[in-house]
Amino acid sequence: MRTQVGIVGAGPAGLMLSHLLHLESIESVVLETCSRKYVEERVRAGVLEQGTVDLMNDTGVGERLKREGLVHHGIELSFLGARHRIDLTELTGGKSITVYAQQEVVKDLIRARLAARGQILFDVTNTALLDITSDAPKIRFRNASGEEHELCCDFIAGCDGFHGISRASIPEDALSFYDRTYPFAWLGILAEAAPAAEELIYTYHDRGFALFSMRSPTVTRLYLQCSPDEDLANWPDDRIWKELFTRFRTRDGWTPQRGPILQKGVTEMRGVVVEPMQYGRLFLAGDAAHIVPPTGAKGLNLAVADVRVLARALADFLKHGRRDQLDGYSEKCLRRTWGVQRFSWWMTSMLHCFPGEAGFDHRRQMAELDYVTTSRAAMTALAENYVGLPFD
Ligand code: RFL
Ligand code: PHB
Repeated sequence: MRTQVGIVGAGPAGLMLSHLLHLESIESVVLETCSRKYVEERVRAGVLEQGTVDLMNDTGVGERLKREGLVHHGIELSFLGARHRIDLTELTGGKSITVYAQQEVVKDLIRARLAARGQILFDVTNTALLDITSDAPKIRFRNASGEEHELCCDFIAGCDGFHGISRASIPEDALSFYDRTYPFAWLGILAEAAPAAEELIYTYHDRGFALFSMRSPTVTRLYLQCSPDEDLANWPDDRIWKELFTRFRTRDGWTPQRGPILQKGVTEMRGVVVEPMQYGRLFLAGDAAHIVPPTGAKGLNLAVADVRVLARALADFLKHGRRDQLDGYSEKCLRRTWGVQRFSWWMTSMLHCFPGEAGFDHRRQMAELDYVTTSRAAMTALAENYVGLPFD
């Protein structure tokens, strides 16, 4: 088998890269360990930056997003029993975010690739990257029927997430690994209940952070700060609702709407960056190269930002023989990555309870929340990062 770009992983990064390359008339094959059903149902992110929405619209995969996506012009920060609105649109000169589930983005991209006769091989196993420092790298894999294949490529894109094999195929001494593990996690809940507010509510409470979000006019998404080794068995539905009502309680009496819990899971909170994002003819993109704690709602958007740069750089080389964009890929993406890492760290630090925190730190945190909800300059800094910093 032969293709121009072999893509490992059919998450948002791999699928969007394949789609963007197709628009540049560059061939690719996507290899994915999970089934199509599994990747189309995996519940993850929900917030799309303006730039991600624009890219989907501009490249012809935004039709359902336009119909079903919920456009939000603000978010709320809640602490000490009161809610404070940050008007994203007014503060950023017209930008917004859109709530549209990651698995819907994945479904739209898979459908577009298959409609254009793009190749996505699901259920592959034993993926291995070979000769990545040569001009003819290969991906060895076993297909769904158990047959061994070798995919010969000009380039390999490692879009296989944080636990994939691409990053692990690079010699350890060729990478620098930067890691910040936070001493808490998120318990994520999907509930069949109409969202009780129109905008997301990020809440600081002495018992821990809570986030109110949504997926559709009938499904609410909620998160509770919990301990990193939390056992889900300790969280029966009644305890979850009791804790949510306590943390969200404000003086105006707002509470989320209760409904059957459809799904729950624990998400670790970690920031990781590897440098550089390239080794030989292997380019890392998305979670394979970096993860951020979800408080800034950035992981999916950063993955899309990487492949937007990578698709252009690969096209410039494969179509015009120019390599300066490929050579600059890692530096360009790392600049955005660290900006996003900083913002996600700041949101996380401001809104969570740190175990063993001193009284000084707690009061400083309250002062930070007070400042960010009263100073226009501080609100603008939050808003411009939340909707997504401009490209280039
Ligand atoms: P993905 O989505 O993990 O996709 C990688 C794919 O590679 C496959 N794979 C392999 N395939 C072939 N061979 C191998 N050896 C393979 N190993 C793995 C995997 O099966 C998978 O299909 O990575 P990608 O494309 O880089 O996308 C990154 C995003 O998924 C991630 O950053 C976001 O979900 C993070 N995130 C959020 N991001 C946002 O932008 N906004 C949010 O609101 C947001 N909320 C979240 C989140 C992540 C969460 N969790 C569960 C981690 C909320 C949560 C709870
Ligand atoms: C979500 O809706 O899943 C979501 C929203 C905002 C975040 C993280 C996750 O910061």
